[in-house]
Amino acid sequence: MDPSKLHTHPEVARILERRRFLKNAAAGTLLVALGGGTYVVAAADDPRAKTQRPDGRPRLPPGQRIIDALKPMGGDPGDPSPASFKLHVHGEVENPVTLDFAKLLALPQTDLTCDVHCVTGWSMFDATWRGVQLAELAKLVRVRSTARYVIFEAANSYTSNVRLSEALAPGVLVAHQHGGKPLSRPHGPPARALVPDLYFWKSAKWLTGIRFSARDRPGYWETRGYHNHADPWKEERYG
Ligand SMILES: Nc1nc2c(c(=O)[nH]1)N[C@H]1C(S)=C(S)[C@@H](COP(=O)(O)O)O[C@H]1N2
Ligand SMILES: [Mo]
Repeated sequence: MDPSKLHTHPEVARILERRRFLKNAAAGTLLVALGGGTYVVAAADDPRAKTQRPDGRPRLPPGQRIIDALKPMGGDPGDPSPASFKLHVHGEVENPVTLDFAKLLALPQTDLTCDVHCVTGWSMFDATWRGVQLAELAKLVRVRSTARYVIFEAANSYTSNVRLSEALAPGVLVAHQHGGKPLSRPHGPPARALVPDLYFWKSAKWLTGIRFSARDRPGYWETRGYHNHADPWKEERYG
């Protein structure tokens, strides 16, 4: 056989393929197919998985693996158009407001980088977002002292519930950009909730309302067997 054609021989091609696979694995990455897409998954010994957050928790919560991009997780989409966007901020507040997209953009904007953790087992590190802090909206509507929970309301009646104390954390946003660009179709445009330190189902896409509530109102997944609180470090996956 002509040696220059050797790499096309099926047996040799298999060996070369295997060698490339091992090289990638040794470099710390692995390609896997997950529901239609191919994602770079960090190896179990990825050094980033071994670091700690400033609050002392391990950067990678238990039972999670790192992937390199948000995986679109579906859901019943809403209207992605900024022109028809309306966000109702209401409930236990002195001054309920309805914000259109221009009004949302006129509020102080926050850029942040955070890790995102999906209950199905993937985590994306260093996701970048731009949006308005929930604390900023709480200030605007003057939340009453009776409020204890925030209920995120989204298209087609999807909701999620978050304790008020956790929803006021500086990382909680109404986000309209991810990765320096407007949210793309699968990720809930024109604006979604972002609650970085709870499993990602709390981060309602196609957001239509924020309700400050005196009582807890378990949402879409919380009434379908998932945990009411959803702390990834306590593996609060199922209720
Ligand atoms: N409106 C709405 N928001 C939603 C959902 C949904 O079905 N509808 N799914 C949730 C779940 S289960 C996850 S894991 C994340 C996924 O977000 P992503 O598709 O941007 O990765 O969105 C959450 N927000
Ligand atoms: Mo999810």
